[in-house]
Amino acid sequence: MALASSVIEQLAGHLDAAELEAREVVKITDAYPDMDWDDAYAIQDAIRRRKEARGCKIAGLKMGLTSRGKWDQMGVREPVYGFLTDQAAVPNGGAVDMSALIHPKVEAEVAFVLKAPLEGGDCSIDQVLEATDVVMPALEVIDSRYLNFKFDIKSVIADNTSAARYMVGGAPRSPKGLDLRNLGIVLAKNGEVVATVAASEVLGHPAESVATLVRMLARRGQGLSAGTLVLTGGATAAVAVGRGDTVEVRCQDLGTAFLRFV
Ligand code: OOG
Ligand code: MG
Repeated sequence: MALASSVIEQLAGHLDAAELEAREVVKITDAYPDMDWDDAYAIQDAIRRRKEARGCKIAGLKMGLTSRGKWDQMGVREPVYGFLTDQAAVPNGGAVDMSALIHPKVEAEVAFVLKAPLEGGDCSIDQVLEATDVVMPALEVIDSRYLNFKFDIKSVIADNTSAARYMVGGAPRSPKGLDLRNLGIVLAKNGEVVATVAASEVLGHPAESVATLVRMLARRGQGLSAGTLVLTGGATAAVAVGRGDTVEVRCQDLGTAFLRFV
């Protein structure tokens, strides 16, 4: 850790306020270029504690920057993780209030729900599939608190990996008997197809994203408990949205789900 705990708390308060007030701020590494990965996750943890103190419940975890589409779009090529809260959840077909957001973009993702705990620095795809209850389509609304949606890896980790809203829906089912690697995913905006990919875009297999999360958590002495929801990361580049837009994810074998922006 390079930062004092008072600075960690101050930066968490700064980013938390930017989110609450829907206002952009300069990325924090501009003022603290020497902060390290541990500092970045410590700031994210401090934001998590602030939200919990306001009554938010942790509803799951998210992986980010797990596909070529995202890497090319953001210029950051390393998977990161963040947390999801109950208050950020939107039901399938639900409305997202644009006035609470800065410059939102939407990602098509595959979500996992676990039926058994997962931990350990050698977690594999097979272990993830064995521990998975259901998989389903998801849309994540990301909304970086940073100016012009530009950041580096440490700044984005501290900013809870741009998490803003999310929706899981479609027709959840067990991964048993599904060819998850080759699963087709279509992202559509206002009825027009924006991107079509296979789920293998996500680290070669979306379960590898969950396995990577488990291995990253193991380095911090943590794991995933049964029942945890995990978003595996945008399978394509994210699409910018504005008031009046509708975004839909269509997932082979797993149904469709959409969000409206008002
Ligand atoms: C960081 C969060 C990325 C994903 O699914 O890749 C993310 C960002 O691009 O703002 O959630
Ligand atoms: Mg995402």
